[in-house]
Amino acid sequence: MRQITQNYVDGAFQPVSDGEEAPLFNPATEEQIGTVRLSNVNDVNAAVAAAKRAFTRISGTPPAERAEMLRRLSVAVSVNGDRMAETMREEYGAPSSFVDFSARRAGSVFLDMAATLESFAWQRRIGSAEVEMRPIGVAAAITPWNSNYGFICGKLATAIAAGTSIVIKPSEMSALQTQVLTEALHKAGLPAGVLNIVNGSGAVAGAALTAHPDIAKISFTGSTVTGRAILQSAAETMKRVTLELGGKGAQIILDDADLEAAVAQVLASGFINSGQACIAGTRVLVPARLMPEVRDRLVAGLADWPVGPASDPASRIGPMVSRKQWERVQSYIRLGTQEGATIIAGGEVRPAGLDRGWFVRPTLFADVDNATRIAREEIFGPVLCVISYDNDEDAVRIANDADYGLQNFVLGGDPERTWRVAARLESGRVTINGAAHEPLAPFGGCKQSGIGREFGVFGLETFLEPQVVLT
Ligand code: TXE
Repeated sequence: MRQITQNYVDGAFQPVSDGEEAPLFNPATEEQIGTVRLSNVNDVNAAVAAAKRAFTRISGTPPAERAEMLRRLSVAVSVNGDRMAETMREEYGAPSSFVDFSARRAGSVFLDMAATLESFAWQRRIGSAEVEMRPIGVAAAITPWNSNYGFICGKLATAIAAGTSIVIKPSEMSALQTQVLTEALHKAGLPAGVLNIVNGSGAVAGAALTAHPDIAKISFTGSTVTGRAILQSAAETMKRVTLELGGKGAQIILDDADLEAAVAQVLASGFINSGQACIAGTRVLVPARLMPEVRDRLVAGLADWPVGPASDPASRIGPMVSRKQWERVQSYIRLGTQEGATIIAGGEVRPAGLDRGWFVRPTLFADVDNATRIAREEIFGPVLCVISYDNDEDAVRIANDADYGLQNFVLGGDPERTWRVAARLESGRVTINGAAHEPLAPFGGCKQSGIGREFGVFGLETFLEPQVVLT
C-alpha cells in the first residue's frame, strides 16, 4: 500500500495538512493499492500564494528561456516513460496500447508547445496600435483521471509557454500517477512556484482553487456538470475559462464507404481508451438500406476488441476506472433496454471469465432513437448506439441534434462528399476516414462540450491577454 501524503508547492514536496484520506484502487482487481491525503483550503491557499510569487518572475522571462524550460520538461518526463506507463497500467488499467501512447506523448506535448512558442507573434501592429500578448496571470488547472499525464502536461506546457505560473489539481483517483509524474517534472528544475500540484477532492480543493481571487485563468477538463459549476464560480472575479467537457460524437457511415474499413474504424473510434474518452464516437449513423450488413459487421468486429487487464497484451478494452463509473455504465445499459433499443452484442454484467475488476462487456445498441437518453448522454464506457438515417441531409440533422459538439466522424468513399458533410457538422473537430491526430491543431468543443480551445497557437492565446498601446 502506497501513501501519498504530499503536495508539490514552491518547488518542493510538502506535507498536506492533516486531512481526510481517499483510497486508491487497481480497477482490474478492485484491490486497494494506496491512499491519498486530501488537501484542505489552507493547502490550496499556500499553493496559490507560491504561484503568485512566482508569476512576477516567470512572466518577465523571454520566450526563448521558456522554450528551454519546455525542452527540459520534455526530457524529464520522457526518461520516466516506463515508470509512468507501469503506474498508469496499475492505477488506471487501460490497455497497453493506450497507456504506452499516453505516457510517451506526455513528454512530446512540451516540444509541441516549444515549437508554437518560438514562432508566436507576441507583438502585432494594428493600424496605430501596438498590440502585445501578455501572460494572463496565475492559472489553475483541474484535470480528470482518463489521461492523467496528458492533461497535466498539456496544461502545464501551455502555462509555461505563456509565461504564467500554475496550480494543478489532478483527479483524486490518479494520485499514484500524479506522484510519479510530479517526481519527473521536479527534475526539470523549474523556478520555484511556477508549478504547484495539490492533491484533493473536487468539492474541497477543486472548489477552493476555482474560487480563489488570485487565480486569473482556469483550464478544466472533466464533466459538463462540474464545468458548469466552475463557470459559475469563475464569474465572481471574471476568471477566464477553458472548459473541455463531454461529448457524444456521431460517426456517419456514408453509403459509398468501404464497409470493412469503415466498421473497423468505427469500433476503434468508439472504444478508444475503453470508451472513457470525450472524443469517442458513440453514435454510429448508418444508411437504412445498409443497416443489416453494417449490424452484422459491427457484431463480428467485436472479436477484435477483447476485454481484459492491462497485464494481458491482447486486451484492447480495460476496466472502468472505478466502481462508480462501472455502475454508471451498467445503469445506462439497463436504461437502453427500457428505452426500447435492441442489444445486438454485450449487455449488463461482467464479461465471461472476468468476475473481478470493473470490466464491462462492449455493448452495441441497435434501433436507437436519437431522442432517447442513451443517445444523448455521455455514457463513458464501451457502449455504442447504432442509429439509422435516410440520406445525407438526415445524417447531418441527427448528428447535430445533440447537446454536445466535440468531435464527429465521417466515413465515405468520395472525398468531396465527405468534406461537404463534415463542413455542416456542429463540432470543434471532424475526422474523415480515421485521419491521424494533429497535435498543433486547436482542440475543444461547441455547445455543451465546452468553451475555448487547447493546444498550438489557439491554446496558447487562451493563457494570454492582449494589451494595446496607442502611439
Ligand atoms: O468528473 P468530474 P467525474 C465525464 C464522463 C464521466 C463523468 C463523471 O461522462 O462519466 O464526467 O466523471 C474535479 N470544483 N468526464 O465525476 O467530477 C475532480 O476532482 C472543482 C468527461 O470523475 O468532472 C476531478 O479532478 N473541481 C471527461 C475533475 O474535476 C471539481 C473526463 C473531473 O471530475 C469539482 C472525466 C468542483 N466542484 C469525466 N468537482 C473528459 N472531458 O474527458 C469535481 N472536480
